[in-house]
Amino acid sequence: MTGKKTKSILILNGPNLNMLGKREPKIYGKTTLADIEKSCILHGKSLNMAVTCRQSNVEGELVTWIQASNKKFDAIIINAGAYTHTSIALHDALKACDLPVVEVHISNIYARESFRHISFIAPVSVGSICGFGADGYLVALDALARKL
Ligand code: CA2
Repeated sequence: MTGKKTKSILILNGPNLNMLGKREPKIYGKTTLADIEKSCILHGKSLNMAVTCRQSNVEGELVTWIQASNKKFDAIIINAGAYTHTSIALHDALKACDLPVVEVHISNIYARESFRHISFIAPVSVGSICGFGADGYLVALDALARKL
């Protein structure tokens, strides 16, 4: 049999991203997190990728999922929400997990308040995508399909 092995991708979303599409549509759009997850799973299929999506408002839960990711997944896509700008714990967990990481933000964090210009995730990522709305997650999948 020919063909490449299906890659497994973990998509993690951090605090408040469960509120997407329910408030602040001017900044974050009208698409809900459930819509984003569905389109990522569908797009993943077209790229021969099995996509698993998880969201948590709890920093330690995200750390636990990252710690457990190594044997089960080939790469991580993460929108760490506000933890992007604060979390050394997520930085350390991603650095130690030994998987390629792609950072995603829906908004352009560099065109917003200065406290959003610092990312603890970027230095442990192969690349970052921000400012393209919910499409950023699909762009991250495309980038990983080329890289893996
Ligand atoms: O642009 C992004 O994706 C962010 O990661 C979103 C975070 C923000 O703290 C980061 O600086 C940039 C916030 C997510 C909050 O999402 C909400 C959506 C609707 C209503 C309230 C919050």
